[in-house]
Amino acid sequence: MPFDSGCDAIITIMTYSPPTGLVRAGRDLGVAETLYVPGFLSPGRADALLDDVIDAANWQQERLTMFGRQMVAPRLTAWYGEPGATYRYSGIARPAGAWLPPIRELALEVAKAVAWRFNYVLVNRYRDGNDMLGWHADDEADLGEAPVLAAISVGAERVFRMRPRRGGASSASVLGHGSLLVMWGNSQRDYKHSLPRTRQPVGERLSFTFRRTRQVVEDAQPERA
Ligand SMILES: O=C(O)CCC(=O)C(=O)O
Repeated sequence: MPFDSGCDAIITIMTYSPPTGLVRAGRDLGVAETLYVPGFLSPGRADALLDDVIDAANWQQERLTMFGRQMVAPRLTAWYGEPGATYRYSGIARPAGAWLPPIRELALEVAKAVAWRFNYVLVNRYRDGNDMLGWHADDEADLGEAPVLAAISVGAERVFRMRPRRGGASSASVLGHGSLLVMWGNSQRDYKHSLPRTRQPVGERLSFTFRRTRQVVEDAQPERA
């Protein structure tokens, strides 16, 4: 079934700003062009999403090359999206798997709330406090300039850090169960972010980072009769 967020008109506008109602429901993370909305999903909905996606997703533990060294990623990942949508990072192209029903439903809801159209989601699974994501920016060419990213968190609360690329102190914010984080504008150009390890005894956490990738493989379109 085609994905239709009803937001076609909005993606033709080059600059993004979140809808006023969403802004009123949240706050920034101390960084321009970020918006954190706690309790975007009800606790029951967030619980169900955590359980359903842990069971159903095609989890991978990737081997990445970082600074010339091979390493096993300290987290599990899965990726879904529109037919033919592909996203490349750390030198590997990841063609989207077909949406899982609960993730597609979430994608539609997030697109409507954020007023942006997404075609791809990267799902990170942090099994415990040892799993983490290092400093990076979502600034790959596939995402275009000034990408709009919307991330849903479910499960254990974890600290999310942002630090200016030009140098200076990092900020720390707790991302709660069922929360939404939107980043847009120059937030990827000017900042890096990370999800550090913690020594606290924490349970599982998933993040769903919705994106719009420009890379769509033409021959993946359905054939016409
Ligand atoms: O797990 C998180 O909240 C961070 C996810 C993230 O930074 C990413 O997917 O690029």
